[in-house]
Amino acid sequence: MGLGSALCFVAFIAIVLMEVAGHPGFRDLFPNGHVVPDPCSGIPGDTWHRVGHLIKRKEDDVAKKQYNNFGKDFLEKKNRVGMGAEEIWPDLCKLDSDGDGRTNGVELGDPNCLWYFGEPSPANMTIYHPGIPENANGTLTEQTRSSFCNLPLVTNATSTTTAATP
Ligand SMILES: [Ca+2]
Repeated sequence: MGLGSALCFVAFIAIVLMEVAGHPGFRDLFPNGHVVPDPCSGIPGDTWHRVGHLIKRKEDDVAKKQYNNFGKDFLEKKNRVGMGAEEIWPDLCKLDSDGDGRTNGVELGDPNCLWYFGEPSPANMTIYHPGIPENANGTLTEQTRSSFCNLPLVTNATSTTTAATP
């Protein structure tokens, strides 16, 4: 293997690892990004790995890039010309991306938008999902559940999901 091929191979592996991990770096750009609960399962400690995506795990995502409104807001800020990583959160914090009455700051444990990129996440806060509109107590309405929790998954040919309406 020549040097060029070796470098290509290394780059390929790096990209694959990044994709499998589901942008772990992105989750460091807002507080408590690694401990966002899965309100669909409701199981304590069960986290939503890909906070900005409609599907929580990469391996379950058929369309690969289905973003929730938090993910869309995040990307809009990230893609803004000249904006560094540390500048994303102060703007994103003030928005209520999923429209459930809590700002992203409240949802992610930084209600006053004081957290800064690189600092430890605020601890001992109740964390909600910034892309899924929960009730005040963190539960979901049936309508929210059907919109956010039962999306088509890649399964072993036992498709019980309904076809999309035309
Ligand atoms: Ca929410």
